[in-house]
Amino acid sequence: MDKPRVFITRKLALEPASILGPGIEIDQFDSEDPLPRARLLERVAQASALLPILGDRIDRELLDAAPRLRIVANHAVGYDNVDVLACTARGVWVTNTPGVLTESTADLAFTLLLTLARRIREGERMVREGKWLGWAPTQLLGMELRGKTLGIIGYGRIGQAVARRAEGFGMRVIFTDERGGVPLDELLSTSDIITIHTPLMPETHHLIGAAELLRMKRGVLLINNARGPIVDEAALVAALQSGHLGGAALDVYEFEPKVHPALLGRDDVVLLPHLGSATRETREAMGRLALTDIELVLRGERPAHPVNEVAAK
Ligand code: 8YV
Repeated sequence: MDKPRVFITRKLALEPASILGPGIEIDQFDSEDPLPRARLLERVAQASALLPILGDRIDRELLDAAPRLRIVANHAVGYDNVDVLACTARGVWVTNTPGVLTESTADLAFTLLLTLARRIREGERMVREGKWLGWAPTQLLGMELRGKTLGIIGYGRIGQAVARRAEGFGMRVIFTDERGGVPLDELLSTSDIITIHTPLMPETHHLIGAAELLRMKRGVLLINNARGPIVDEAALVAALQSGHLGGAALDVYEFEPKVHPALLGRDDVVLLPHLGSATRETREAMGRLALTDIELVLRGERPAHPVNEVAAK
C-alpha cells in the first residue's frame, strides 16, 4: 500500500521529518513565497493530510480536488480560511494551534500599542533621516499608559494575556466578550486605547465600522493584530483622516497582504506584516502541534486540537 502523503504549503520553522514518522510521505512547497491557487489544487490531489497557512483558502473546490484528504491541520489558531462545515461533511478533521502563540501574540499587541502611544516610528525616522536637530520639551509627545483605560474586544487566551501586560503598566482594563465584560458600546465610548482579540466569524466581520469608530472617544488609539476584516478598513481610513481617531496600529489587513493605500503615508499609523506569532519558539511549536495532529489522524487516532468532530471511519 502507498504511504499516506501530507502536503505542507510553506517552508516551516522546523523540519517536518523531525516530527512525522517514516510511514508518511512529505510533499512540501518549501518556500516563503505565495503558493498559487492552481498549484495548491494540483498538489492536494494525492494528499491524505494538508498543512495550510492562513493565506490558503480551504473550501469546497479544494476538497473536491483532494478526495483522499483526512485532515486539514491549519498552521494558525484562527481558522477563518477553512470551511469547517464542508470539511466535517466530508469526514475531514480540522485542527488549529491554540495556546502556543498566546504570549507571542500578546507581546506583539503590546509592542504595537507602545509603538503607537510613544510615537516610536516617527522618532526612529527623525533620527535615521538626520532630522533630529536637538531635544525639545514638546517634541513627539505621546500618550502615557498609567491610568488609561484599555478596552479589549475578545477576552479569550490572547485578550487575557494582553490584560496581564496592561495591568503591569498601570492601565485600567475593561473587556467585551460573549462570555461577559461590558457591552461593546460602553467599551467603545470609555476606552482610551482599544485592542482587538476576537476571531473572525460572520458575527465579527466589520464589527468595527463607521458607526463604532464614531462612538469611540476622540483621540482613541486602535490596535488590531487579530484579523483585518473585523475592522472596516475604509471607515478606519476616514476616521483617521477626519482626526477623530488618534492613531491605529495594525498587524492585519482587510485584504491581506494588500494594505489600504491611504494608510501607507500616514504618521499616525503603525503597519506590520502579520507578525503576531512570529517568534522562533512559537513558530516551531505551531509546526509541531500541526504535524503531531497529522501523525495522529493518519494513524487512525483522534487529533489533539480538533475544531470539528468527525465520525470514526
Ligand atoms: C499565523 C495567526 O501567523 O495563528 C493565527 O491565527 O494569525 C498567526 O499566528 C498565521 O495564521 C499563519 O498561518
